[in-house]
This record gives sequence, C-alpha cells and structure tokens, in this order.
Amino acid sequence: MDEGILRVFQEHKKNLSLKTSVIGQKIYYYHKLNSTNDTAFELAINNAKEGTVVVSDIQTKGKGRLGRVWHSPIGGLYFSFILRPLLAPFNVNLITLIVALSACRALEKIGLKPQIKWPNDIIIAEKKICGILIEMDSEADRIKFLVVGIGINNETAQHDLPHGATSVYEESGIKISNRELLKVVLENLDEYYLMLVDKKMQKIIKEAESFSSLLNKRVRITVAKKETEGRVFGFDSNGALILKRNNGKVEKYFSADNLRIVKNQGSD
Ligand code: BT5
Repeated sequence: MDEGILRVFQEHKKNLSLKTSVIGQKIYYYHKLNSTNDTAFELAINNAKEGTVVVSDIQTKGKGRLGRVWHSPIGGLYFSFILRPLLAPFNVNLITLIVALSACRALEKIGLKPQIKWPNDIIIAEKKICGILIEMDSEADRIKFLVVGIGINNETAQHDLPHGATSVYEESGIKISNRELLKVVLENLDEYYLMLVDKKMQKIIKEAESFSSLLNKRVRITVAKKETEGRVFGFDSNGALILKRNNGKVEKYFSADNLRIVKNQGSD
C-alpha cells in the first residue's frame, strides 16, 4: 500500500461522529486509487477488521460487475468496506439488499425518491445514481470475507456521467458533502447489518420490496446468455428474486447479467 498518498483519520469515529458499532471503526481515506474495492480486498487479506472502510475522492479504474467500468470522477462518493458475516455464499444477496436499503434511506433523507433496481442499482426516475459491487473470498459453504463497494454520484457533473446516469445534485439541487453522505450511509449500513445479524430477514425483505422498481413488473432477465421473461413477485428469505413465468412456473434468481422491464406489460 502506498503510504505516501494514504491519509488515515486518526480518530475515525470521532472525526465523522459516527454512531456505529461495526461499520467505520477504521476509515482509510485516499485522494486517488485504482479501485477502493481492490485496496479493501488487500486489507481484508491482511486481516483488517470487519467494518474497515476505504474511501477515495476519485478512482482511476473504478469497477462495475462483469468487467464493466464505474466512472469515478471527482464529486462522487466512492467507498468499500469489509464484512466477515457468518453466512453461506448464496446468502450474499441479503447483503446486497441491506446495502441498497442503506443507500436508499440516505437518498430519501435528502428528499429524493430512490428505487432499488435489483440486483445492484439504485435509480431515480429510471436513471442510475448508485451502483453496488460485492466481491468475496469464500469456501464452498462459508464466506471468509466480503468487500462491498458503493459508488454514489453526488456532486458529479452531468457531463462527467455516462448516458442514463444522474447525481444527487442533478436531482435535488442540494449540495451535501461526500463526508456527510458517507456518515449517513455508514450509519444506515451499521443498523441494517445488525438487523441481518439478528436474522430479521422478513423486515429486510419487506423494506427492500417497498423500494423495488421491479415489484409486479414484467421483466426480461439474462443469466449466462439465457433470457427469461416473467413477472417479479418479490424476494425470498435469501434475497433471491422471485419470478413467475407465463406458464405459471416460479423461478428464483441469485444474480442477473442483465435485467430490463418489458414495456408492454401484457397479461400473465
Ligand atoms: C455497478 O456495476 O453498478 C457497480 C458499481 C460499483 C462502484 C463502486 S465505487 C466504489 C467501489 N470501487 C469500485 O471499483 N467499484 C465500487 P454494473 O451493474 O456492472 O454497472 C456498470 C454500468 O453502470 C456501466 O457499464 C455503465 O453503463 C454504468 N455506469 C458506469 N459508471 C457510472 C456512474 N458513475 N453512474 C451511473 N452509471 C454508471
């Protein structure tokens, strides 16, 4: 790790006045990184504590899923944190849901109306404002650690964003610092993570469904080049998406390479 460009908040909790018990006990702050996920992963391999956070003002190789790029110019909030949950790898969707909920609640506090576009986007009026990337080190039946990356377009200029994207400032006209936004999201994450540790799955699922942009919508989902169409019924207790196909068959999805709402809603 390049100590030269690393600035560590000495009394992290005090500096952000965080009210958290797990998330953000230690925060590493950088001006420029390739990817906060890569740096957090390295820290996790070196036994960094659960809840450790890595933030960067800009990322030169911001990552999306499946080799895609996450545009990370100045103005956005980019951070990753380490979790060591006692969960099986197939439960990772629950983590995605609590992260999405934490971001939604923070955006809601600013007066926005965010929606979760499963699996890992937060959208406002169909434009993407936030993306989530979870990477893990696991054994067959046990997660060793997760690195959860979150990118929120905060004060990002519209011309710096890709087509179909928006930002907090663009949507609300409100200037909130990345620091303030980070504090709110970290506190939400802590609250939802404890809810998950307490196994309050139904509460989490219900809340996630209330923010879902897909509930009751007809969607086309692509997984490993296979396309399926059906109506979304919600999430199961593992956080998987429940889809009811035309023929009445119910299927569950743990991930999707691509997912879009079919505009012509048709009938079941
Ligand atoms: C994601 O992937 O949405 C996950 C993004 C995670 C970013 C965070 S930032 C902190 C941490 N460190 C990292 O390196 N990554 C994480 P995916 O669903 O694959 O979406 C990627 C697609 O979103 C791209 O192909 C673009 O179409 C679009 N996109 C790229 N940058 C964007 C931005 N800033 N805002 C909105 N959309 C964007």
